[in-house]
Amino acid sequence: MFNKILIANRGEIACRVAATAHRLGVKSVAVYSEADANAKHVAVCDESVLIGPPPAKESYLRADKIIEVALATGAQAIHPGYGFLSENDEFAEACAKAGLVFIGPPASAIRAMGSKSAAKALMEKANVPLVPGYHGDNQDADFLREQADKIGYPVLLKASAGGGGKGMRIVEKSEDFKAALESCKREAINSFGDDKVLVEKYLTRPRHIEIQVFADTHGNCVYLFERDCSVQRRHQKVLEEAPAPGMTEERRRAMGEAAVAAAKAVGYVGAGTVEFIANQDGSFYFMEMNTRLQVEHPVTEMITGHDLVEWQLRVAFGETLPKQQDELRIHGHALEARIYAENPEKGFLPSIGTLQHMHTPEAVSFQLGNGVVPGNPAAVRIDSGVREGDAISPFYDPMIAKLIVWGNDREEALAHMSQALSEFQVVGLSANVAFLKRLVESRPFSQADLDTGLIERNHDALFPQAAPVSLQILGLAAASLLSAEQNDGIAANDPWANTSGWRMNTALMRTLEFAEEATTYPVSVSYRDAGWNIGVGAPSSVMTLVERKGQHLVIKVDGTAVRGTVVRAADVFHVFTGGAHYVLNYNDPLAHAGEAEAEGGRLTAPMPGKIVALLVDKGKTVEKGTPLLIMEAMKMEHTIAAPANGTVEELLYAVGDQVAEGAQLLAFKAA
Ligand code: MV4
Repeated sequence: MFNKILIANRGEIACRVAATAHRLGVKSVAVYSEADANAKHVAVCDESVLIGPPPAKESYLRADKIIEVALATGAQAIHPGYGFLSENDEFAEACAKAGLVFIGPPASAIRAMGSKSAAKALMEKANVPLVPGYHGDNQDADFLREQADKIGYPVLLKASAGGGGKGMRIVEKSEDFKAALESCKREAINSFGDDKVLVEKYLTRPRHIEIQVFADTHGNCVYLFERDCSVQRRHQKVLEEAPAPGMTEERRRAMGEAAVAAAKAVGYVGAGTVEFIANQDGSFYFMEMNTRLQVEHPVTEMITGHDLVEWQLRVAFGETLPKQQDELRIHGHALEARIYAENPEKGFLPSIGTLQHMHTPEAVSFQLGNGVVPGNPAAVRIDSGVREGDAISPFYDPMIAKLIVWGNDREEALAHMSQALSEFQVVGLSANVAFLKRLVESRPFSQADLDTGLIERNHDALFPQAAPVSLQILGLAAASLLSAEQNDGIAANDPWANTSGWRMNTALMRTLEFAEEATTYPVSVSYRDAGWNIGVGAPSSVMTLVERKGQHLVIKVDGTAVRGTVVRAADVFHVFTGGAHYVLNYNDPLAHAGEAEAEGGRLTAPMPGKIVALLVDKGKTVEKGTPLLIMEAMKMEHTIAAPANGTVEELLYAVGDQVAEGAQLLAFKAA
């Protein structure tokens, strides 16, 4: 085995590769950009080397620099992870030239799968099923239209050099063909510098089913079964699972053997994925091959019990495959959900900022490399490249974690996923956790009625109208606030020591104003001997604090116990209860009094968000209180006003920019 490898990546996949290297006693070298100096992947590797500024082009894509670091640190091989340089044939070649092992396929295999039409021609020869269509060299418009007429409409035009859904046009009828062809060719030349297109029969409700293959340098090649990745949004996978629901043994073997034939046709070595598009009746066609380890590889590890990174290292070192085809089995069912820093309610806009709070469900250890323990009731695995306190920066993919669960069958795996998502808490930026929970619990997904249009078709169910916030939820926020005041030594029980309420008979009455989105909830509280009377408007219910352990609270509202976690971030209370996350803005009457004078006003972003309007020009002299800019954060608009009479010296952001929490928004000079 290698003594030392370099990991040419960041985030969760760099951590994932490092974990297996460590388990096998292989030393790991991390490379990192200036933005990642304190990143988890740097912490988990044995050595680390800075390779450049934050933009990937100047760091993680610097092939020359990375090879230089590998040589300087004495690494024998480079693991490229996914993305970045992982499917760059020139990088694979440059590694070999430098005497380093590229932990991936030969450059020739990457190149062979790079062009859609060339790959289809190769696959045709290898008897891999293809979507009926034309992928030849004749690009004459009349000829292509004749081909389309022959295939039958609807047809799909695809840029031969394209990928990821770019450069595709659906054509419904012959009369529309010429215009669609011209537009497709225009996009293809602009995006890929090559206007060659192919024509295919258009499948209307396809599933994305992919086969994991593995080949060694001794001529062996196996398949590790399939993954269903049909649940996507704009060609980004959202949920993945293995095995594919509804798969029969015969079809599994047919797809597996077709995938192995595809890999053999290009002289493949290492981990690869052959993507198929499948009709609802199960008929399947080759789409493309991904010549790398994929994001969703853990679901395959969960059902086979094999560590695919270990296999990669062994194969790259020249060993034979650890298992033969007849030694491979499927155990149970695995699901993966990709937890992203993004806002589903705002068109999935990426959210950047600091992970002020991250609670993950307890990972139930799942031993890789020693086979699955059949019947393991609650396997939960979390692959993440970030920790609480880390930032999600605008430079890279905003993935927070991959949540992977295992069950004896799909139903059990779904229940574990639902539960695990209920326990996954993120504060500091928007995350898609609640959306994922609705998705896995939705009727079509739970019934495995899968196709690539599932999210779009179920938009209404996946984005329900927000229900009013209940008194139990408001009670958790209020109890957190009130008990913290008592702990902080504000003698809230002593009406004479408290300035924020007023006396009514012998009880102290005050109103806590919480708001969710545009709805304000004036929560009235009056103190009792042990607890409070509480209500929206009038105090109609009795609330007591049963227990408080840090951020975890148990309260009783009119005798009903309610438990939850309340995380306060400045004036925002995040209430996690019953598997849901409520974001309550607290309008603190005391906090803002005198604030402008005290801290020179809020010229920094109070939380991560987006600039929605600039209300003044640079150089403008303004009076105290003049609105300067509006930002949108935590689903609310915040107006930033001049803290004093003075001059706007510099505007530091433009409309539409994302800003991190605490970022200075403009330079202001008081008169
Ligand atoms: C198709 C198709 C329907 N019919 N080809 C999208 C990206 C590229 N990898 C292939 N894609 C598709 N090709 C034919 N002949 C539908 C898609 C497609 C899709 C495929 C897999 C996963 C998600 C998808 C989402 C939209 C469209």
